[in-house]
Amino acid sequence: MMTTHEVNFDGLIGPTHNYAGLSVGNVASATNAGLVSSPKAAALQGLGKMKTLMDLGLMQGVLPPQQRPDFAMLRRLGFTGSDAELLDKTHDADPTILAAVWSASSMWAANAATVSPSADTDDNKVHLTPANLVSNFHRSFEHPTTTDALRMIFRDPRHFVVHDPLPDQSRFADEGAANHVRFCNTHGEPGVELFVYGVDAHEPGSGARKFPSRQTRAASESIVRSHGLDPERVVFARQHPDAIDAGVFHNDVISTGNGRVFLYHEQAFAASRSLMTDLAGPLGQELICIEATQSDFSLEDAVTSYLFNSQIVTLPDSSMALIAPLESRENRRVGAFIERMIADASNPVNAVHYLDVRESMRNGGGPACLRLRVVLTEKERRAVHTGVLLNDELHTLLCEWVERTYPEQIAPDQLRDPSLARSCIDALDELTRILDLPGLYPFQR
Ligand code: SUG
Repeated sequence: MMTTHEVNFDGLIGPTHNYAGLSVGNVASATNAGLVSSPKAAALQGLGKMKTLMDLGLMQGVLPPQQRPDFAMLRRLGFTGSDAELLDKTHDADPTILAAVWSASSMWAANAATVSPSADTDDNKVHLTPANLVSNFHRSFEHPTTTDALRMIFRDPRHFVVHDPLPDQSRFADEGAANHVRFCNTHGEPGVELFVYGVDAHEPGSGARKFPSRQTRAASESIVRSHGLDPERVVFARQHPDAIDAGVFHNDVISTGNGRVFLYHEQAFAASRSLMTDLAGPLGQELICIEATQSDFSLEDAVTSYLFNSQIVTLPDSSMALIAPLESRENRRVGAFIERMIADASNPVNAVHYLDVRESMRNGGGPACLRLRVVLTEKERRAVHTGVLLNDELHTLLCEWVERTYPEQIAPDQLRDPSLARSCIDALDELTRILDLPGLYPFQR
């Protein structure tokens, strides 16, 4: 059992990282629209986070960014001409389309796919379903490259199944692992998979009020079927609509879990109490609940501090640590809650590491958004494409590549600059050699 580990695959922050205010219902994205971004600093923060986890003794992988700007999407939308003309014409027609094709949003790898470990599936393979991300235009064309990348990384059919994404339609709107939590005694034993949704077509009162809800129950039900999960070990829960309206656009902004530990805010779910019983039943062991109440801190504090977007990780000595964004310490009430949690011997989380991922945070992406968790047995891990598994050498190569090829800054008016576009795409060409993923990008074929 001890040979099964969680490997976190972080989205490498791409060279076009910018602040365009593209995500309705994501408070940070809306608030910071129009700011000047620092792609180089952003990518180095992301790589620093990966290195921190690796140095804690955890296995860490890297997912490549996408080809941006996506000129092919502009042509598909009817724009014509040279690269420079495409950028100008799109800007004049609708600057929000231009911003969308530049977005580095694939960095938030928690939205790349939903993953079920082999201990949970009926064919004992690891199942991955890339998310269609239909709720936002700028994210809706990530899935073709995500699917290609996952099929190159998890290539061995004896161990892995990478499904097609669900149909590109709002009924099956799927945002991937950001709304999925797996509980277990140890990673290698069958777990209980929790699927959290905002909308259920059959449930009155669910769905959009002030802000859109992105995950549908129908999408998660399809994934449960195609991953071959045991229905007795699957639980569905609806997000509290007040949480969505406070800016909780994904469940991983208001709850997280690891092993038997469940950290959540009392306003995360529509029916919290019954959920805890539903989870504990199939787990067969006590669920260790760490509940933040309104009197600890509000939904607004949860959204600005991103405490629940921390990663709870199991360290090699079996203790647990919280990998939290700096912003959660800076909020007095949330910081005090973390201190109490770490000091409390009734839960196994006994250390906290605060990380600086501010560039990503300003777009609403904390530590947990940046990573896709994949639980792998020793055998499965040996079947993963080794080019994307982080070690000191790869970390150094990637930092050097970022330093040399990334822009220092991107201001909104630079999205019309064809030479910036060219240099970003050239950087990706080189990346496929570093990660040994030849031909990943459409421009390379
Ligand atoms: O989908 N932000 C992302 C943040 C995703 C965070 N992921 C998780 N919680 N798992 C989103 O809203 C903003 C891009 C911009 O506005 O430029 C953005 O796409």
